Amino acid sequence: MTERRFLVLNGPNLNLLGTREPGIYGATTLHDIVAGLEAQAASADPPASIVALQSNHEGELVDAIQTHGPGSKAIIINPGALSHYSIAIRDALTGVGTPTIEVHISNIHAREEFRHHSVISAVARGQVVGLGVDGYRLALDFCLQTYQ
Ligand code: CA2
Repeated sequence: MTERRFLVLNGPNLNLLGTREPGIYGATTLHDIVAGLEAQAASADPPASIVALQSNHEGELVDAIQTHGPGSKAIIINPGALSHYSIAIRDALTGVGTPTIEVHISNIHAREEFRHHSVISAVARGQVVGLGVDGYRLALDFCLQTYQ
């Protein structure tokens, strides 16, 4: 039986979660977010697994999409600031064709104008925006229900 795998990607500076700017991004570390997603996936029916990667480098995220995207049922990605301008990440996502959920911890529409537009949104299946780090759990819940 093929394993049910989901790829969870986080872009630049999200390694700082839980250490700075808790008023915007919360107090939970990325390590704890990923641990929670792994437990959520393992207890699903049927069980699933997570491949998680954070990178501050656009090319590493493109490589991860190309390497792990085709074998994953879906991709959950918070591209960080790259959301607003990375055509390379957008092209990688369309290139592999794996359904993608875009997550933003903060409400990008209520912040600076330059955060209002995401070049990823148009190629994503959907977005979870502004619900804090719960957005990752909600995105995975959708994926576990939708991509058997
Ligand atoms: O709200 C989000 O999830 C963002 O993707 C976060 C990005 C930002 O550039 C996007 O516009 C919206 C920034 C991530 C920075 O993460 C930090 C976490 C803790 C402390 C400092 C930065």
